Amino acid sequence: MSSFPVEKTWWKEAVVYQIYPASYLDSNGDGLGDIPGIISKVPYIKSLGVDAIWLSPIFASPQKDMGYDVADYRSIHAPYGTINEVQTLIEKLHANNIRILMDLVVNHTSDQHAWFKESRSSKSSAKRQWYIWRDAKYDEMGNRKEPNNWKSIFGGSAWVFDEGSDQYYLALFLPSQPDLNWENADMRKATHDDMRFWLDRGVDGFRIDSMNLMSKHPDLPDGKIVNPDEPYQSGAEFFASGPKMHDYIREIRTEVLDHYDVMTVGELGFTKDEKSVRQYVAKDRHELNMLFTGDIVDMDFGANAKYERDDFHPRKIRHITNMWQKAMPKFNGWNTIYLDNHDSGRSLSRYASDAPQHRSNAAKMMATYMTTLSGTPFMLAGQEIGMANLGKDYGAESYIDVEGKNYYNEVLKNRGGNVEKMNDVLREMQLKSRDHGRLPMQWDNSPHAGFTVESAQPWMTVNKDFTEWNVASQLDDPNSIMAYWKQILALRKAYKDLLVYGSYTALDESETGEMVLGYERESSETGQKAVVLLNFSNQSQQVTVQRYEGFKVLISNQSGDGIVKEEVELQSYGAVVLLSA
Ligand code: TEU
Repeated sequence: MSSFPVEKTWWKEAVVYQIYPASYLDSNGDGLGDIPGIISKVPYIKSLGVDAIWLSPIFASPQKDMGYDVADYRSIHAPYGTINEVQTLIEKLHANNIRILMDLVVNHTSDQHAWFKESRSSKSSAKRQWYIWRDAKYDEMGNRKEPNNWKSIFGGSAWVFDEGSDQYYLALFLPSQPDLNWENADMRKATHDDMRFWLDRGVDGFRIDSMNLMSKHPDLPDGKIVNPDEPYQSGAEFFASGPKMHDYIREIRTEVLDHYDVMTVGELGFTKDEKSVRQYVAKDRHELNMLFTGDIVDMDFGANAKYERDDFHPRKIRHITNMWQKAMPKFNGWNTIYLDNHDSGRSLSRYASDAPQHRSNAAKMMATYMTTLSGTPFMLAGQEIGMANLGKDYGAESYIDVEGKNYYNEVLKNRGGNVEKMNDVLREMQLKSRDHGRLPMQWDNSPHAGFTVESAQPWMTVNKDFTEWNVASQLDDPNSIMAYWKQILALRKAYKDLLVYGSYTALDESETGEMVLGYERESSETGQKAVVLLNFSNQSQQVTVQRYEGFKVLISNQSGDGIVKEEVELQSYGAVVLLSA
């Protein structure tokens, strides 16, 4: 139990709804979602009972990485709309008591950013030091080589040679996403100004992209050779959570954020141990409000590569959930609760089931997880209707995102270009491709799911299951996934001393069985308890609940609710929340 009294803040009580702008709603028939589309859906967003949206990048960008390659942080990607429309969106959200978080992408920019163009123009450019430039190395034969052996997160070398200025620049993602040099104080100041630009326009905080990659080891040492057969190796040990990381965040806090009432959530990659995590979010560190540690969306990633196989098992979610629920209160930190984002497959299809007979119950079970833990829930648009991955009948050609495509093509090349040998990789893409998290929103059963007009070509495949799984079909159905979300989000608010601020105690696996995740929450104000039981399997499970005799069912996705006796029978993907008197 926490030794701190939990301080109450709006961002702890908020539920955040992530919107991927390309995929929400197209208002002008070009096949791409846009800002006016989101504006028209503010009443819908409000009706769900969420308190904030996180908008993935909407800024001017060549869209090599769907806007995570920013060319100008102060203007809007024209097909999405105008800055005035963004202002209208902010105002309309605020008028409905909904806050807005923007994506702050400042580990790198696009190579089309004016800063980079100037930086690459010559070695003596005033902005040369705003990016990370190094001289080439040469082997004994005199062949030019990269400054170190780091592998890019999206494949190939992390270094790009610039013929014009005869040096390499570092790009941890795509070659067109050069990493900024945070050592440079002028660059940092310019970035702080960009942040203020949006905060002064009413933005309520930031999700900070690739947050902990901003500080690299100053010597940029070679990564350990783990795969001797490969030319490039992971350099994560030297580019993640480097020595100046905390200085940069604190500077952002004191220079910028502390002058506004805002929240921050940092994306923390490659750093997952409690001690390091603590340093970013312990209250006394004065750094970030919360983090995405990533482990919850990586549970089925392979040991060496995302698209290698390592099947989900409920023990993984038990381990990760217990770890962070127990850890955060120790240092007065705060959790994020999430299962989905735009960087992977839908959790419903990966960790539960989208099979027709299970889909509705499984989505409600996952909704129960998302709303009964200590932390700020972040749901991905579409979760409220149980959107799922593209089915197995979509082949490799349906996947368009660079991350998956690069990996697929690299493996294909190593296997002599034989597509027949690619079924294992395709299987993993069907589970984890970033495309699934970015599928167009399914509004109704009209052509293209109502995402865009019939005559348009949607930028991304619309999942053909939309005829059955869409917003319109669930709006008036009291048994729908959406109705369940609305109900449980309202309960989270009504019981916030318990469900938001209450303490967390794990139920032991010996008590629940290995397929069931169980935990208790307890209000420090009233002593009231909630017990949550989540069945992550397609078999029914019995859980003995003698010690909770007399508790009543607060919410459940199965029939036969009532007063609890000795045992709870969880149906496949069943979820039951019990409440003490
Ligand atoms: O993601 C950072 C990141 O590390 C991801 O590449 C992640 O490892 C991968 O997607 C897992 O499948 C952020 C953004 O969320 C992502 O969309 C961007 O592509 C990336 O940064 C570069 O900005």
